[in-house]
Amino acid sequence: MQLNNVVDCAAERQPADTAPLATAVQTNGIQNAVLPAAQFRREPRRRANCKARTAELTGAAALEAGLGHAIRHNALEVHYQPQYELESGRSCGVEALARWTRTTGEIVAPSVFIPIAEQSGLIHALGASILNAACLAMVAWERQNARSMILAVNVSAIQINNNFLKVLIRALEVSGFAANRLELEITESALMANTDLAIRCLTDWKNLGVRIALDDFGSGYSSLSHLSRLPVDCLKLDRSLVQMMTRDSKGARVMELMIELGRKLEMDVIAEGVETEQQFQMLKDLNCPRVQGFLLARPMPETLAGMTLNRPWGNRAAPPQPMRNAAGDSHAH
Ligand SMILES: [Ca+2]
Repeated sequence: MQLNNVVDCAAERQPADTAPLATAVQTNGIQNAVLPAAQFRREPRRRANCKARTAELTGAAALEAGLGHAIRHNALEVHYQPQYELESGRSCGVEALARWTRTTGEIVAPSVFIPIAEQSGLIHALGASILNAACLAMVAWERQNARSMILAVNVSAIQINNNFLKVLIRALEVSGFAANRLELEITESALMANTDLAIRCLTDWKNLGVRIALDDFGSGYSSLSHLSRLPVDCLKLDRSLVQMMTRDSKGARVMELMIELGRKLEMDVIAEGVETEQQFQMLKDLNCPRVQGFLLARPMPETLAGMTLNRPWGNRAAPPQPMRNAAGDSHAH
């Protein structure tokens, strides 16, 4: 796709008189592409724009090729961010997150490589690889700790199709991980894109026994009318709601309502992106069942996660203390 776009970029400048195309394009194997030399010289701004676009596209093509290579050679890592029960402080699960370090040593952010994986179709192989590895890791931890926990795995909108059922069945069979502790996180926008297909697929997945969490809930165009139709077990409240909660009393009331909404719909609730003691204490006061965030534990490699899961509150040294704001008012509601 990227190469086609590079060719399109060259075609936009197809002239009467021509010159060799930029080196960046030649490195993509387009040996005979040509540029409008005279026109190109007359239009420096356009030339700069097109050069930037070409470089960007070339970078994306290189990333796509590198990502495909990494997936084929099992070079992607899975990191795990622990989740905690607010009442007991015990770890109750992990979210599996894909991490990619290129052979050059460069770390590529998921916000960069996940969209590339989605656009290129690599997301299917990437998703299966993360799911398989995470299920195996969970089974190994459970053998060591004799504790059952939830494994949350992100599922992209592109993966919501009939084929993912086979991927799920295989991951569960190969690992022996219990289906009822696998929680598939799906964003509300992914579900709203094609609600009928989503309901069919989610129902098939749920028939295996897996749980469904609505990820980033509250960040987009939540459709409450759809919510009652969707076979969802858990609302994962978006970090923006957590941040808004401590800004003013209205933000706090919105959070209170979201937690209450989950309770009324008999869904589990987890708040993500908990980064401050104030946020933590407010969620505790609001009886939010589960939390996840940097305050408690960052995403970490498998071996470190295995040790962190045995500690109450992860990396948080002290037990929760009541917090008071500047005016001295308790945040309890
Ligand atoms: Ca997620």
